[in-house]
Amino acid sequence: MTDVKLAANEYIKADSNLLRGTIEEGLQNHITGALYDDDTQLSKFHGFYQQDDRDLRGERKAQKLEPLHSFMLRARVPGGVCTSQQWLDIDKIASSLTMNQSIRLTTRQTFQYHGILKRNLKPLIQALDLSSLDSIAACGDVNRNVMCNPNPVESSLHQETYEWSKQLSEQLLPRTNAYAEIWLDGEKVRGHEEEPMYGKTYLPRKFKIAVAVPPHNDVDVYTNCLGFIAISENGKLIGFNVTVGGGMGATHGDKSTYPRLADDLGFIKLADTIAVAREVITTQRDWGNRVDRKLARIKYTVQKHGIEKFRDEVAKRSGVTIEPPRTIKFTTRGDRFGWVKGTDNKWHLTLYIECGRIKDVPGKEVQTCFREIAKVHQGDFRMTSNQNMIVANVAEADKAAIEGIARKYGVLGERLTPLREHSIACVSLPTCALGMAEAERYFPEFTDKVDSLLTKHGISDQPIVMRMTGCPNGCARPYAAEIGLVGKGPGRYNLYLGAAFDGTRLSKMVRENINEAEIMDELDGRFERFALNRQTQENFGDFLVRTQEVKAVLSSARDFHD
Ligand code: SRM
Ligand code: SF4
Repeated sequence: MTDVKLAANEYIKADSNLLRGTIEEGLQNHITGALYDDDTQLSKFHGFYQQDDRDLRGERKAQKLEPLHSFMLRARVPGGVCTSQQWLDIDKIASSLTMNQSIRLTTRQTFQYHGILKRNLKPLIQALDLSSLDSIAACGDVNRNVMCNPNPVESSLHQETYEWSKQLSEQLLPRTNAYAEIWLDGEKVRGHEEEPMYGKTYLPRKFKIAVAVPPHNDVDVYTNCLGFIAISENGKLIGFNVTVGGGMGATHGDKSTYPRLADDLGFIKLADTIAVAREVITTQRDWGNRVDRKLARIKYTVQKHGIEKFRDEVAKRSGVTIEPPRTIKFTTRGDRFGWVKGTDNKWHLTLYIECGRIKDVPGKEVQTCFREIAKVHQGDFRMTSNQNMIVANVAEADKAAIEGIARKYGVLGERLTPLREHSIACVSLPTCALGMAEAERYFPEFTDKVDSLLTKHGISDQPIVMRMTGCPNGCARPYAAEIGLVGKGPGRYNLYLGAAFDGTRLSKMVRENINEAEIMDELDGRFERFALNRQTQENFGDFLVRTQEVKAVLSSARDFHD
């Protein structure tokens, strides 16, 4: 360690004995539902966060009780693919070991449980393990769940890119045995293991990878730390365009923080994929900011050094020749709902899940629906980065039965508007400690109101990417949405507009700290002008930039705040 005072987490990691800390001791302490403070940072590397139900905070305090501590656990599911048996297990775990009993699909193609009591953490992780699932590195300062385009249309290309996302996920895992020791009663090997790529202080901050298959940019590849864009010839994958330095998180009022879209590193051949990924990571490990965690993401490292210098370093470390990027074009960002026949003649059914929440409510029994489908489904399930679910690889003969179940439980049948199909919201209240305004619980009703405005102007057939988050951290990637709402305080949001439909341009803040009526007012006038003056096939974000209602934000820090 240097003489410079580093961020507090750096010392916690360094002293943690490769991520063990005192987690085991904390689990044995039955006086509190919480872990020891430092361990709440280390627990993230094991896939879980300590939380409490914010709706109950006041009541508990009045009763002089400690907050009702519980844990949110996020699984690692590369590319979001799981089998029917795994889904049945995931569902059973939710019912038996969590207080919420629901399952939450995330914006990074995996699932979370909320409301796990401390005593249930170990049984839960063991149950996941029995189902060949884990939560290693789902959070923490390491590479997290690797996203991969789940689109079933180009089935063979999907299979190949999915295999790469799995490999990336596996190869970039931490090597410590801490997870196996603490949760799976694995052999104690303290002091006899190494962390060859990460080192004992791991990365300065979280790290995210996505694999995209043009023309689909559903994984929002440019918002990721590291992106792989599939390049194919005659339907065969030959390599990737690599992108580096994307990220969303920002802090209200702090101009040193900003969302950023990734730069092109260049084209690489397939065989070089893992080497380049590793050396992008080691460069960030060595060059990233370990003093100020707010500035520790790779987007700031790339902004500081420039993509040319970063590229040279990765090429030098990996020995790989990085060629100029190949030409690609993205045209879609949302999921393709309903049945689609893949090139392998298998059928795939994409179902809309409101804000990714899998639970039963009257008239819409989403949890029961997927349980019943999993009982008969021979193929797999694919979680999407838009928080939806694909029932994938269905044989012609099984189609009717699966569709029948989806209809019976109210998950299929409702007409979705194009706006809703392209909308996502983060979790926020009551579980997220950082939420400043509602998101998931308010977003459905908010979307109805925006839809009514679109109908009023006769443009309800227009797909618009709209996203809401409860705070500026950007978990639903709002700065890459044509309409972005970012929580500022209870019932108040910053309004961002003007991002590109295909995810290649960021949005810009047009009003700060406004309530619903003010948001609707801002949108009303713009929808009217869009309806009257849009060009053929012009998207809403592009229209606002072309007519100079909003300044274009191509990528960098400066455009965003100017
Ligand atoms: Fe996120 C923190 C939920 C995707 C940027 N995010 C959190 C925490 C863990 C709050 C906390 O630190 O205490 C939230 C837990 C809420 C809860 O109760 O479940 C949380 N993030 C989520 C999820 C579940 C949102 C969702 O509705 O699906 C997503 C889980 C993804 C996954 O499966 O891994 C989720 N988070 C994202 C994304 C989108 C993405 O990765 O594509 C981003 C923006 C991209 C990026 O990383 O730049 C994102 N989350 C953040 C940040 C800001 C990081 C930064 O650079 O400043 C935080 C706060 C932090 O890390 O300090 C955060
Ligand atoms: Fe929580 Fe903010 Fe992320 Fe929403 S964007 S889940 S409020 S951290």
